[in-house]
Amino acid sequence: MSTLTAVPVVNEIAHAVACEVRDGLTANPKTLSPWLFYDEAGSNLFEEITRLPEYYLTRTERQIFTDHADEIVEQARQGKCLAIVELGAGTATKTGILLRATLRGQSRVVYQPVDVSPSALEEARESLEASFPGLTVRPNVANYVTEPLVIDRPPSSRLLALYIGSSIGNFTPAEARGILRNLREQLIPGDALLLGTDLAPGEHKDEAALLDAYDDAAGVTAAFNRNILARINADLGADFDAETFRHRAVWNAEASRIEMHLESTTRQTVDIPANAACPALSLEFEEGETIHTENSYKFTEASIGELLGDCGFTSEKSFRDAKDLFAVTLARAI
Ligand code: AVI
Repeated sequence: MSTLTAVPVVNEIAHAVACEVRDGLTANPKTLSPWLFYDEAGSNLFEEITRLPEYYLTRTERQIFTDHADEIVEQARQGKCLAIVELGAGTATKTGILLRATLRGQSRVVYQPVDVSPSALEEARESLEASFPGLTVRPNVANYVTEPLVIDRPPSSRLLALYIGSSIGNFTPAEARGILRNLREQLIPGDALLLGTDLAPGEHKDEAALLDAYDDAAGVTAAFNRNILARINADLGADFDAETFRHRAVWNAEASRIEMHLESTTRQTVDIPANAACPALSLEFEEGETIHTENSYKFTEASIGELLGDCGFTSEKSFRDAKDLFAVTLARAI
């Protein structure tokens, strides 16, 4: 499943990997973009992460949907028929809860999942259409991060756009605004957005629990992080020894984000053969030098409101779990 969708379309992936690696690993400090996590092995590891006891995000958001689906849908539809769009839908496993609630109030629903992965979308279409009579799935293979969005508006319906799973958190504030503005261009005033965001540590959430979610005892997140190096070896013929890189998860309070890094445990050289995007590279790592692989931004009520306000939305209602770990915000296009 492709959860983070800042990924280029399939036939451009090999070239994009080469460009990303060339730019990121010759920068100082070294970085790699998190979309590189999601090859097949990485996508499977992410699925495993979502089931870990420490990784509360997925099950908490699912519980919020289970507890509030009818209210969310009623609030979004304001008496009209809803059509649903989802950014970065992947296999759309949590979306079924909202689709079921929508179908309780109208006999037919059009659902347009947007994702770069045609196979994930096809899987979603088959399983959702089989489970929900009255549902029409119109897969939209696109990269909503880099391309203008094109959304179909069924006649006289109100659109409800879903951007859930804390996916927005993996983008910088500027990128996040670019994504929501791209979406807003396709909406009209009165349409709705449901945004899932993980919350910053504070009164109810302690920093240690947040860090554990990104550094689990079983080492699955560490394997997920290191897999980025295995992917570069597989795709570009590099000679990373992933075992010589330590997984690091750090809370950056000033930026309100968890950062994931890979720290070289030794002084070493990594070679990447020449490819269409780049001449051969010989990369030097100092002992302790890191590659910054991911940011996962954490929000407050205020920062969610600010983000939405900057992109042409107003926050209407925030749905939370009992422990205030995660927020699902229903916003209106203005
Ligand atoms: C996909 N994304 C919302 C996850 C997150 O929590 O930022 C990716 C992840 N990285 C480490 N664990 C999970």
